[in-house]
Amino acid sequence: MVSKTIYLTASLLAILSVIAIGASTDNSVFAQGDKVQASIVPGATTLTDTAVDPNPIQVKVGQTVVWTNDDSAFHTVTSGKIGAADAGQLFDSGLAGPTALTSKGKTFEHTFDTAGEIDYHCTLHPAMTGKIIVT
Ligand SMILES: [Cu+2]
Repeated sequence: MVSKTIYLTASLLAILSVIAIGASTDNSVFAQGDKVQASIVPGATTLTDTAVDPNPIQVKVGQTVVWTNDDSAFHTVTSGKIGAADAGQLFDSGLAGPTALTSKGKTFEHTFDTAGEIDYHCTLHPAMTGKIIVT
């Protein structure tokens, strides 16, 4: 009878520890998955401040914006105003390489660590502009 009680107690503790580990894992995944989605909309080539939905993009410090190219054309997501000295310094999906938004379905992401308002644009279609508001 005593050994049965010990066995049951040990089993219960084992089950509880599995539940506790599972819960803590879920929490960390939730924190890391703190992403805000934005879409480069179909037909963006001919659009201006509606080329990316939403605009502006509102995030909290530490959050990541994921831009998805939902258009058929090649676009960039490039920080700063067109032609500014600091254009592309904070982030730039670029014209080549793994982050380039060359075709439909490609994504680019950037994590914002400082509060502020950041302008960005598309280097291939300079009329396409947007803003990120980080609070
Ligand atoms: Cu573009």
